[in-house]
Amino acid sequence: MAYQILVEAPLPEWVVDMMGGEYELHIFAADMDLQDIDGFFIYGHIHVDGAFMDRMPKLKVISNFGVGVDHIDLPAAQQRNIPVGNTPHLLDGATADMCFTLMLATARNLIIGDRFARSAAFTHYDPTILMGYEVHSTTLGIIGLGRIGYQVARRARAFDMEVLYHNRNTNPKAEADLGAQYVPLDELLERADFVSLTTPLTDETRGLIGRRELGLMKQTAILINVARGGIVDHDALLEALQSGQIAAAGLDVTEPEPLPRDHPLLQLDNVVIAPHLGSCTRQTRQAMAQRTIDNLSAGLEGRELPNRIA
Ligand code: 8YV
Repeated sequence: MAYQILVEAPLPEWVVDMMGGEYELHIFAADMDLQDIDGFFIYGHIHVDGAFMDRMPKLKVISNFGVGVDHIDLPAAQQRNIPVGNTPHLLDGATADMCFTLMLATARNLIIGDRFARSAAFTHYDPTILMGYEVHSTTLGIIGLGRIGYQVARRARAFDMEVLYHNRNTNPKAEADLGAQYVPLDELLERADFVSLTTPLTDETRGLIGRRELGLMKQTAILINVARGGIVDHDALLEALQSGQIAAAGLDVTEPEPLPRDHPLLQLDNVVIAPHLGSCTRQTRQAMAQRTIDNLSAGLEGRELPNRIA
């Protein structure tokens, strides 16, 4: 009998094709019977706790399409001997590219410039409209210098940027290869022209960037978040952007996601916002889908997962 796989939402046809017709897919509904589920393919960020796992007594593996697993209770999975797979490494370059996309778009007024260039208001060329901030030759502060942060730092070198970082542990490789300098968090916030977040969301990092931290940043500084919305206190961010405490924000992620349609952050011109596109390129999505399927099939067959996070 084919393995019974739970998916939280319909998968795109190309992902289903990659599975090779080996699995019977069940799309999650709150009241469905999950007794016969063998594997869970997590496609978005559905919250999975121990009680959810207990509804699936035959569950052999949880395979997450993505690297961040803050939506999965890992200790609960460990207690139940359910391996959890994710997709590290594959998306580092794409996510770092998105970090730079947001840096450039916010600093150089790309989105309001685009809107203006299409509008009836653009009647003559004016050399001093929408003057932006330099990106090259400025200081970048990376909070969370892991795999993605390293790729951000590499790109920053090509932009002649000074790279500061703050992390739980120092990153000697980034220091040696890229000249990144470890500094305390407050010093990073005070010195950086761009503060970029590439840290996982954990109990330690939830709300890490709040009123006090935004208050330490320069009034010309720009905050970029390609990590998780929960790292930033959105009320404090709104205040900082409205009062001019910081210059702008580039957000690929928010909490909640999406923000309510009437959220005031969506009204601000000094915010560039994307619908969580960090790793969303054709090549990276393809690689992520393959790794998620490989983790799934390994777990189902009792083999070691190619990428096991718990
Ligand atoms: C994905 C991500 O878009 O990997 C992650 O942690 O947030 C993104 O790469 C997401 O996981 C897919 O739902």
